[in-house]
Amino acid sequence: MKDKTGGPFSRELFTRSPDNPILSVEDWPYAANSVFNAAAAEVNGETILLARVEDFRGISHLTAARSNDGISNWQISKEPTLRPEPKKYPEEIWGIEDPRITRLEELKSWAICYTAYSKGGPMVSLATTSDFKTFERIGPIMPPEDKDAALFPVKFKGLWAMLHRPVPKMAMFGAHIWISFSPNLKHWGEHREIIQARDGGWWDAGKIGLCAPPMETKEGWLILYHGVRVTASGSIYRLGLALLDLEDPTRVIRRSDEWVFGPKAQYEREGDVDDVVFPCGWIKKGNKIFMYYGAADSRICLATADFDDVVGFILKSPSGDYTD
Ligand code: BMA
Repeated sequence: MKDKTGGPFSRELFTRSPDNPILSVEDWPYAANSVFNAAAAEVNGETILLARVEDFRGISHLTAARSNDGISNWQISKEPTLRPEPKKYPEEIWGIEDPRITRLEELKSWAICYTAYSKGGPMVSLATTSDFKTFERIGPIMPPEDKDAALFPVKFKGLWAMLHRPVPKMAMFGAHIWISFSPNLKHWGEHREIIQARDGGWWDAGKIGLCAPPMETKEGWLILYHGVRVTASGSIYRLGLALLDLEDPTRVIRRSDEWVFGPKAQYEREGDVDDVVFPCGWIKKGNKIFMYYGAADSRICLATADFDDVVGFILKSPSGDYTD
């Protein structure tokens, strides 16, 4: 490893922005502990990030930042954009975290899945917005413990679909990515586990979770997920890719063996939680993918990749039926 400043590291598909970190608490218009794990959307040519902001109580809310090029000159809201409202929504008592945004063209609306940190543990909540200023809460849609959720932008056989990551009580069997379906965005069923954490020495053994929302490609739904490797000095959060069938997203058709991005730069290796890269949003701009990720639970960073390289990489990866 030659470069400790965030430059190119061999074999990674994504290239770190030289402007990293693109947003941190020093840029914020009000005092906060940290900004990280931002959702991303492109709205009328403008990039909107909905950042997770942790205050000095340890409780998170979401605040919008807007930029024309998605890299610089961020206009950050002077006040929180979506605050926890525990009086009305008790499941938000310990904050709202890690949003993922999906455009629902059919409803002319944006859906935001986020983690509501309830007294019973993290659960998946859903809100919609058309302007990123006012939000309509659909409310909690999965009981604890569940997080890392995002909707698909279209329906399958008349049903909305969502990926999420419940943690079973018998967690010795691992925490895996599930899919669920709903006729109305509020009531969810047909739950099925689709991508399993691997075992033993694998980088994604034991615990995985969805990162950015599924991205549509001609070849299938591109899935970006994190794998958590537990080591003697803490966990390492790294990223892998998978591909789901376009018509039937319960079918995993490809899955990368190797991680495609992991903490290497100093700003990813050191922070409130060391060795974490955690993207909650990615945007396709022309032939580039802009991946926005939280680095070490302390700042927001950007890495880009060539769309065709990413699709080419996943198509060359093994079929979804791996053997441990
Ligand atoms: C996960 C989530 C993320 C966080 C990561 C590393 O469980 O809570 O918000 O970035 O842990 O701390």
